[in-house]
Amino acid sequence: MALRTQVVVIGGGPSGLLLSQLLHRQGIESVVLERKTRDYVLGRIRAGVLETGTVNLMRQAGVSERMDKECLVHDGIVISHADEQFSINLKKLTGSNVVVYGQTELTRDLYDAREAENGTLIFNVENVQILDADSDHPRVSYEQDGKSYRIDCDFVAGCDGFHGVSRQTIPISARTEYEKVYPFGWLGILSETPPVNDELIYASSSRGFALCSMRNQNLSRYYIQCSLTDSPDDWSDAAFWQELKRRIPAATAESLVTGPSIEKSIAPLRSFVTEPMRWGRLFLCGDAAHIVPPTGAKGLNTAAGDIHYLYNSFAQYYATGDTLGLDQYSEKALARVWKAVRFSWSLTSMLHRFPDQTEFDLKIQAAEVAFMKTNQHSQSVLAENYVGLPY
Ligand code: RFL
Ligand code: PHB
Repeated sequence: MALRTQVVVIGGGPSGLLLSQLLHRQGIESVVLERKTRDYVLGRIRAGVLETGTVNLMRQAGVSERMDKECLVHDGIVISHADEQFSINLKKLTGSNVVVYGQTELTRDLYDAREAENGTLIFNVENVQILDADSDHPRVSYEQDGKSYRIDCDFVAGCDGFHGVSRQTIPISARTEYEKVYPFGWLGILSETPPVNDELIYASSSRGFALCSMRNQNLSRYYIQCSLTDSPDDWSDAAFWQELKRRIPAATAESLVTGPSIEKSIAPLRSFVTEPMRWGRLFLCGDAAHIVPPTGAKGLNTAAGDIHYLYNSFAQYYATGDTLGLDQYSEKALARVWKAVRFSWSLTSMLHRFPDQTEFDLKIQAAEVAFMKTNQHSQSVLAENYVGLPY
């Protein structure tokens, strides 16, 4: 059976849904193809911090009502090193801030909006193939419940994450990949306990990195740097809490409220970029094109940056026939992506323990944090990147 639409969006994660919703508001038709179910996508606990640019895109997409009501505005973050800590006042240094609103909630709002507006979302698709993307008549084929389908379209948006098919569709000779794999992961837990602090704490310690984050006043998210060979089952809740307490300042550890974990998972850390982000009529967005380590909270926000550029380019094309935005998409998106890659690499390097670190390396790391503690310029660099660079 053959369908026709203007844009086929591969992947129903935050990138794909946001693009589809923004296009809908401009009267541009799309079909979203998702490999899993809605509940599966909503079960993945991931990002928690949104830049103002991401918040504004949600507003433009007409899906900000619950977010505006429930999000927590954060005007600063805390950096700690061993027992010392200092705040970075994002608001004072940049005039801007970030908000805490979980990726799960943002994705749920987007699903609800697409469904309320009768958007075409197709779940449980298998064997998605992008055909003739380098011609004027691209097509996407897929299977569902053993039946084969085909969609003819003007463009394909590859929003299918790091393990998707979109990037792999671009011939290897037409792309260049840049990658750095870090020798550790993050073990994260979610617990129905009040957050230990009203600002996020990024903690460096001799035992490794830890992060105290949150979702709301009674839902905390904590991470500790762990070995790549660890599995979540190796870590009882008690062992997790004990290790976390050893990595954050003693006074904070004392006031930490612990409880049973309701989710526990490990994410390996990597930086990855593929260039270019366009091949013919196929455009890559979000994790399909780039990955950053979670230090600095740039993954979802960088994906939203891509969607900003691509959505505006499609809007320009469908309103006027002008392809300039589409032609410049890859270059513009990559310029912002690389700055986020640099920032998250730099914050990761400053705060984690690396297995091959020498005593000299440790002294340099400590000096970098000490410099930041008293130097406003250094704090401003962090703050400007953290709240999000302009589009
Ligand atoms: P996603 O979320 O991976 O969604 C891709 C979707 O595509 C589907 N898919 C396919 N569909 C059809 N056909 C195929 N062949 C397909 N292959 C895959 C998948 O099922 C999926 O539903 O990518 P997207 O939309 O680009 O969104 C990216 C974000 O999810 C990601 O960047 C962030 O979660 C990263 N991240 C963070 N980002 C932030 O901005 N702030 C944070 O605080 C933050 N914290 C995090 C994070 C990521 C983490 N992990 C687990 C990697 C914390 C963690 C622990
Ligand atoms: C989170 O709350 O999941 C989170 C917050 C900040 C980060 C990474 C993850 O840098």
